[in-house]
Amino acid sequence: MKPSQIALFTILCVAGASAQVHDGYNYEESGVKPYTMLDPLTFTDGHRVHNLKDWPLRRAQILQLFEENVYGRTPASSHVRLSATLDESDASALNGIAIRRQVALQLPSPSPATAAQYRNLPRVLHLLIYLPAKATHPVPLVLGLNFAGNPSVNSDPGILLTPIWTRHPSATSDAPDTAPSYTHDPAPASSRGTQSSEWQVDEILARGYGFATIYYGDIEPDNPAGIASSIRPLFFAPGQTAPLPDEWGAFGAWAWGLSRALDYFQTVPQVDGSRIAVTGHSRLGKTADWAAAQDTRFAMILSTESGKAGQSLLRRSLGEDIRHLEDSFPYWFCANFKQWIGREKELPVDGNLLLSLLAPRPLYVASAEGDRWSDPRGEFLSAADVGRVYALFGKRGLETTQMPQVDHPIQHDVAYHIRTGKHDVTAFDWNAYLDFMDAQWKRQQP
Ligand code: GTR
Repeated sequence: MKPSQIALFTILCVAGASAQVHDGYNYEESGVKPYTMLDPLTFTDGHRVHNLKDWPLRRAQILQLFEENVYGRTPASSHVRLSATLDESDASALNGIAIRRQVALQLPSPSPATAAQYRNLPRVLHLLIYLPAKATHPVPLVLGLNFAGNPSVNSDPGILLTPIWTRHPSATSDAPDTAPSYTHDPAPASSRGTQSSEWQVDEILARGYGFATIYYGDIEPDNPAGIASSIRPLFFAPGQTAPLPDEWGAFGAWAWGLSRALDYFQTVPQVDGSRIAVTGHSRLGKTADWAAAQDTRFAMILSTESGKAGQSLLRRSLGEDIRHLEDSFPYWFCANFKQWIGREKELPVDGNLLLSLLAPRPLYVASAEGDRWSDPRGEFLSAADVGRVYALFGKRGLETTQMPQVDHPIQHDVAYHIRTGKHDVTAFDWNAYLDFMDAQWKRQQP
């Protein structure tokens, strides 16, 4: 492999293979220690949510508990609209089926003090957009962050080779106290289409939907020193040099990037800004969930194998735990999260409460049979439980406590499947998501 290919291979490994089964953890149902699920419909002081009128207060409480204990608060000063400039467009892309646009979302400048402390802060987010060429009405759109740079999502030679962060091939350590060796160079041409099966762009367009993506490293590189090249310092208060213990980690930053793209889509006449679905896989599934929890403008959530500290249940002692998350990825969370290491059952939130923040919007939770690290049964139990919150709105949850057979989706207003195979996003997942979108948004199959 050429050095550029090795670098790309390395980041793909970081993003994908890291979620395989790890030794020394429980993967047996019989090894799950007794636990009690939290109740989204009971306030922390024990009083109950009786009806829809009570829900906004409980929802606010759950959101605040996630901010304080898990993901951190997104500073109010970061609620800015980014100006957009068109870098490139093609009205006849992908053999004529799509309009392609590549837009630079301009980030605000840091204060002089922050610029002196962090010399490598990002300036733009590169947004890649495809719209169905034949659309006659504003189209609903699927938005998600990608792991490996915009050119990876499709082999379209028109996608700009914008710079991406890749781990230097010689880098051996990600330990927080050593500056990891990452390079920020144009994505190699060899990265084109390397994640196209994870994105199924042509299929999304064929069903009449738009598609948009940003490389997550544009917002914050996914490594312990990533804050030095993150959008987070752009919003430091005067005199601030680091996030406070209850302020956002990388998940908050990535979620913020999704909301800024959503701001932009609300100004694009060809896009139906009221029907933007947010999607993501694994750590970017957790990101999609957190983005939609905070930003209720996201009209649908399609989250693939988001696992622990996402849709799965931390309370279930199966697969990943908080110690692993904190040892490997402390920068994903607010600093307060580490106080819950080994205390999963005391944490005042969990996956089912995260899902409750998404109600009543159409929600798809997807698991994979081989993804034991994420605890698929935990993902199912969260999805099944949140039906009680959806019912407050007259919406249909999964309406079962039995996990469906592998490859047999249940699709109501909450949807769930567990498919054959490993931790990944596949054509099966996308077909199921697109069927769900068609059903929810009452679109005719072409
Ligand atoms: C793993 C991490 C998981 C999951 C995964 C991924 O290493 O432990 O929580 O997010 O990474 O993003 O693939």
